Amino acid sequence: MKMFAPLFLLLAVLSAVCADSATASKPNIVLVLADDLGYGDLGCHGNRQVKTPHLDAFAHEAVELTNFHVSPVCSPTRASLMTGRYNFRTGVCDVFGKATVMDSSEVTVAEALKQAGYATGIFGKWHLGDDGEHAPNAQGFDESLVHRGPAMRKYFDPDLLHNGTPVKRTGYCMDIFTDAAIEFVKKNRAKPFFVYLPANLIHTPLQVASELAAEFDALGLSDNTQKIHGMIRSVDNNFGKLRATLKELELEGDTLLIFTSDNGPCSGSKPVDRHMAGLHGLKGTVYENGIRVPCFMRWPMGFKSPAKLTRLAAHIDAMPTILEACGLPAAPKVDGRSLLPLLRNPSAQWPDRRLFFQWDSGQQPRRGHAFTVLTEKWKLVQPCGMDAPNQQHIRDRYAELCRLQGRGERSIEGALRYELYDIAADPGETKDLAGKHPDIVEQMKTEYNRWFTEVAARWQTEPK
Ligand SMILES: [Ca+2]
Repeated sequence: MKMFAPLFLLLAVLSAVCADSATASKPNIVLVLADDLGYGDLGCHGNRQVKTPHLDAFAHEAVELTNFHVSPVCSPTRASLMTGRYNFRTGVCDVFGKATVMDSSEVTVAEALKQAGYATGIFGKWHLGDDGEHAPNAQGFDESLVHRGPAMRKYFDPDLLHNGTPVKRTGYCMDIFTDAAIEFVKKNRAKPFFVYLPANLIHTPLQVASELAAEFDALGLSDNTQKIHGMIRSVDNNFGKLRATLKELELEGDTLLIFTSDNGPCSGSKPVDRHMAGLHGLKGTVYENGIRVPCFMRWPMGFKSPAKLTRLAAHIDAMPTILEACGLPAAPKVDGRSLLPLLRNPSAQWPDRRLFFQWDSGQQPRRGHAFTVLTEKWKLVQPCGMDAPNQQHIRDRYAELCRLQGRGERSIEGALRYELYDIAADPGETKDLAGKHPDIVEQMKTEYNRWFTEVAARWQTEPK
């Protein structure tokens, strides 16, 4: 038996070397981000009206993150996805104008990957500054095909920017962006690549090929919802096409493929006859349907799937997760955590955390307005802002939300107090427990104030 010892030793060494090289491997990263796609917009989340076979199949093969949160609107989520940081730190606090322009000094995940030898491409909606040092090509992307600003007017034959140069492309936006991503994958198949495909669907305007919307003719839906379903169909078809390419090129095994959305469903789909999966709120609110979104991750060579990951996670975790998967050092000053230990073992030790989300529509954030503090068990909500009754647009938005969600005519004054939910037991946010647990409310308010002071430090003139 002794004579085999050196062989065993050699095998042990070889296996250690293989493990090391696996750790140091550079998986491809493909991050697909839908726009305004709600948690309930997928067949796998109980929606019986939509047709999402490709996403449903992926959900069933991937690790599903069932407790994944983002900001209530587009640019803030995108800033956090790209940097691992709370959006206020990056200069981004809204969806229009200067408030969407991310500091050029921010280190994006694309910059980190490019520096590590990755080919990097973005195809779709950047929404973090269109020009100069803020444009995607200056923020780590070798290749970019994007539209300007918050939204396109024309989804067919759109005007786009290709590496900063205005171009006109023929066809439907979702097909154009996906085809460009596929072309990029094919061109860079021999080296590690990062594809960021932030679709502009299913954001308004509701423009989609009539044959896609016609698939839902028999359901008796409103015209808008029917179009939304057609747009979801396009997202699903194109996701399927992209995934098929990865399979055909035998790249899927060593690709970390992520699908998620930037915020919940938009109230533009009036009347809202959409499946909400039992969640309350809409895009623009910090209720769950505004900020809890679908999220699936799969990397066959990196972690086992299918599985459910139920721990609290968020957009700020994407960059730390990606960097760890690529064997790269964590970026400094991030707010998120790598989810890789949980992806490898969903029951791994994972200390509870506090997450914060806020959006109150304006060119600078205001303390105490429209925010939430979230833990695994408790959720503190301040839905509007303490001076909301003086602002007509906030009154209107809140009234609309109550009406759309069938919660009656709650007065705006009723929203001035803080709400507290046992979110683990009551994900639909039906029972406000603030009156029962004033100590928890106070503690979470204190934590929020500490957070706001830190992340919004650049807006020092903010009213107290
Ligand atoms: Ca959005």
